Amino acid sequence: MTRQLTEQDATAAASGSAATRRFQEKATAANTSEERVSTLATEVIEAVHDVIRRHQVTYAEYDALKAWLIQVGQDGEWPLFLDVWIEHVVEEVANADRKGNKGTIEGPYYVPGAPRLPARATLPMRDDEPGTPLLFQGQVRSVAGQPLAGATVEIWHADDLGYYSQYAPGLPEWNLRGTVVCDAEGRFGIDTIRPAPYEIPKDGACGKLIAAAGWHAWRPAHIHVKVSAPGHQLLTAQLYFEGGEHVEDDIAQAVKPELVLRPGPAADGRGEQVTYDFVLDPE
Ligand code: MBD
Ligand code: FE
Repeated sequence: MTRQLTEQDATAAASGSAATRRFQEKATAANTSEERVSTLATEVIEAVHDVIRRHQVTYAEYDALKAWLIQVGQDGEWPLFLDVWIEHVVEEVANADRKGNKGTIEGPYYVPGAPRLPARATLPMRDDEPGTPLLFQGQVRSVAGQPLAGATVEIWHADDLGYYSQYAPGLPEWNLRGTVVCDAEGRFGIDTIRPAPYEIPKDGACGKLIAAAGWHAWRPAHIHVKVSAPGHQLLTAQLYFEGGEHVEDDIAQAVKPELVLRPGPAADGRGEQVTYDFVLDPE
């Protein structure tokens, strides 16, 4: 008999191809003019030419690059590669003018349509879900300070071993994922567990680059959110934990000081709790 797979049997190629399939389900249409496409593509290509000249890149290195790019696609790791090394600058440009909450990158593991939960809820989790209990509570408001009734907080995060449901085997479909509908005062309170830091898979193309360059592969522990309310801009963010490993050297460069939580002991004596309010910009 073959052994039941567990989350620790996750492979780069399996999580990569799941992320690729998920991304392909998303409608994408940039409406970019021919002139702008030409400008952007020309400048990216010329930036590569410039690196080759400045560093006297050899044919062996060019072939290694070609083989690596092919492997990124074969492993389905384009979402992972782009979201780890590129997305933070796109987010910086997109959200530079926000007056409300700082956002940060979405990353490759968001799944739309997580179960809807009431304002005071427990995230879907296993009966014996490992990890420190965490009550994450707060309020969603406008930049004018108005509580936003009916706001929703979509939340997703890794478990105590650093794996995401739907991207590692053996986890319930919606484990540690939910869509919390806030109350009439825009408040929410979510019982979950503290996630572990996330390590980029070592057995795929991205891991190969990290090893070849002598980098580390870690993101700090984080909770992803998408916060929305009628008439307001969607906020995509992540929350980190003060003093957590790799908060200061996130490989994805997605930490901002405004997004760091400072949990204290839980009022009920079980684990930790933290209050964090979201402020949404008008549309
Ligand atoms: C993650 O969990 C993540 O949030 C990002 C941005 C990249 C890789 C894994
Ligand atoms: Fe993540």
